[in-house]
Amino acid sequence: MNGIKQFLSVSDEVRAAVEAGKPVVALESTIISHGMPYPKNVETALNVENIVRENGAVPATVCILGGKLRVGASRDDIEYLGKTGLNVPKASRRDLPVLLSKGMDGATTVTTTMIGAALAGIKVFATGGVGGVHRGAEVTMDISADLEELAQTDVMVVCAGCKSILDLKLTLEYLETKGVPVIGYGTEELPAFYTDRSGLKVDYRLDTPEEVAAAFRAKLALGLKGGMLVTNPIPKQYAMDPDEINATIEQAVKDADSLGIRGKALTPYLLDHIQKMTGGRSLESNIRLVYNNAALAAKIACAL
Ligand code: PSU
Ligand code: MN
Repeated sequence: MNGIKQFLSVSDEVRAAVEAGKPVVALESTIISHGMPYPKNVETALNVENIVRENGAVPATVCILGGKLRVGASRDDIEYLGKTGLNVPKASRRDLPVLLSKGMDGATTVTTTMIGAALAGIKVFATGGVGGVHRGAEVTMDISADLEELAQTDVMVVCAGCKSILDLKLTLEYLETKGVPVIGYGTEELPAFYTDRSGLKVDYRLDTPEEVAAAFRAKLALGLKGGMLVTNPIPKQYAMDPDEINATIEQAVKDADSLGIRGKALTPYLLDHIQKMTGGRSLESNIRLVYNNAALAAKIACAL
């Protein structure tokens, strides 16, 4: 039977960097196709790649194109993913077999970006926010596959914490059960994406890229499978007012519920709805925190 080559395509630049032991940072594509409007999404994705480079690492945007998991998307690929937007299927773990065998495209979530990164030998991945345990999950059982992936795939994910579209407390409990370390970068408090405050504590505060790299090396050395979640607070000047954003999120969650939006459609609906309700201000915060995470991830990749 055919091996993985049939379904995996790593760009020459990324392959050469991994082989030479150079720092590489993986980047996701759901944030491009489903997380932001065109053309801001393309502009942001290209800026993120530049920020990774400026901080000494090689960017590797992951996506699915023509039935291949692509690690190291080109400018044209990114333009295509951004322009096609919601018409690119959101691809989580369970979507891979059919999308790949049918030669389709897909926007990779945190889950599938981790899978692509691991297959290509990349250890560090930067994004905005990760999926988690949704509010009301005790009834809906809506728990993002991102948490299971963090439990089993050896890739560090640098994010700005979780949006409070999720139940942050339950998300932390789930990560604890699954043995995933949750690190606060320069903070004891779990950042909540648009704000640097959630009122919840992270497991450990680490203050330098070297400390984060050392913790991840220890995990790898012990053969403890799974990733590590590095939560990096949004810079203060770009943070939103917690009362305002939390009220908006409450309303968005209610609207989703009354419209019966469920499953893989829920997260993209909430993100889009919040952006519209805040008149694009949340989009600006979102972009800034992604830049901040890309820079940190590149520094950690260099330290590794
Ligand atoms: N949360 C965000 N922004 C995002 C996502 C989540 O603040 O763009 C995307 C990521 O790709 C994440 C996915 O992996 O949504 C989670 O989707 P779900 O909740 O359906 O598992
Ligand atoms: Mn879900």
